[in-house]
Amino acid sequence: MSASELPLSATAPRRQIVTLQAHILQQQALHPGASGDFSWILSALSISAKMIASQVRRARLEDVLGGVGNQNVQGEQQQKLDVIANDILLRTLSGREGVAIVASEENEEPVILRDEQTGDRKYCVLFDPLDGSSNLDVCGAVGTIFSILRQDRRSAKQEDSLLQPGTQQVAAGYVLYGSSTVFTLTLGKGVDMFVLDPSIGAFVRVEQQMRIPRANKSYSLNEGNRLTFPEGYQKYLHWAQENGYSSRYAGAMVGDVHRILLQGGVFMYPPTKKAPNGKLRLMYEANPMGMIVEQAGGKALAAPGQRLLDVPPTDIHQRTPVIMGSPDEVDHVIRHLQSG
Ligand code: P6P
Repeated sequence: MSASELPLSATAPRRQIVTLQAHILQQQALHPGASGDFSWILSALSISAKMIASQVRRARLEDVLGGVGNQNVQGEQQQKLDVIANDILLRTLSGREGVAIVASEENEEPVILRDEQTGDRKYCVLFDPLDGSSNLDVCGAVGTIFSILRQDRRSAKQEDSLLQPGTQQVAAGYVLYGSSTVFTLTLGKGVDMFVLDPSIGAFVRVEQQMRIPRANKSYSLNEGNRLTFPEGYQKYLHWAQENGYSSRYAGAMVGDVHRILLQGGVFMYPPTKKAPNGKLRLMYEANPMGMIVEQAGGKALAAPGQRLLDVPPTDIHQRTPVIMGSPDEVDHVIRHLQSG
């Protein structure tokens, strides 16, 4: 009788089946005094991900592709699904007791869900509801990125509570709507990955305490902007191409960083002529993705010597250059930036 024919009990223990919901409750149990507010917020993000995944996968069938005909606060063409995804997240999070403030790429101003009189609202949730949405029309990678901060009650204005550096994030993660729907989460003690099993409607854990590969000869950036990159980036690209590096770019940060988290490499969005401070938003793109990468053993910088998570925010929509990925690969980029 081969091992595969043996009853489960007689073979090496198979991977436990742990859903995202079970993982959330396991983590809550580690904090006996926890009210459950934080768990309910994560649960809202999980249900939002399932609802958005369903919309994304049916977009062409239900004719909800394309733009709505106006620009968002970022000056970018707003896609119909940007609005739908944003609405789903606002409606699920607004029903959670622990959420005081929500900030979205799609909303110019934060949404204050509770005022001072309604008790101890503890958390701020920031998100990009559908990162890379311009990929939707061509069935490319799109994702949701989220960041959770504790409300800083010392702030004179509630919305100032959002302006905390990335090191203050209590949780961060992303959902990738790709060939499968992947939910990747860090609560500050490592990175866990879950895949949606549509047959049961649950996210099932597939990776625990992920570690990003130390190195991989692969870089990810939009080379169409090469001539407007600062010289150090151009020197890096020349070195990388002389040393057999491959180039991979999905046009959606979630897709590119997910690949690098699994296979290694480096993702960059340098300053360009059109975006002198970089294109990516610090609070709900760079910081959450940077926390995930750091928690997996990688590096996330805005510039040489400037850790992303230490960048002091002054505006919830501010932009930043981004260099993140395998530690050795980030070091190669920084070495060329420092060589001037
Ligand atoms: P470009 C998507 O619009 C996004 O915000 C990121 O997800 C992505 O990495 C970047 O912009 C792509 O920008 O200028 O290369 O199209």
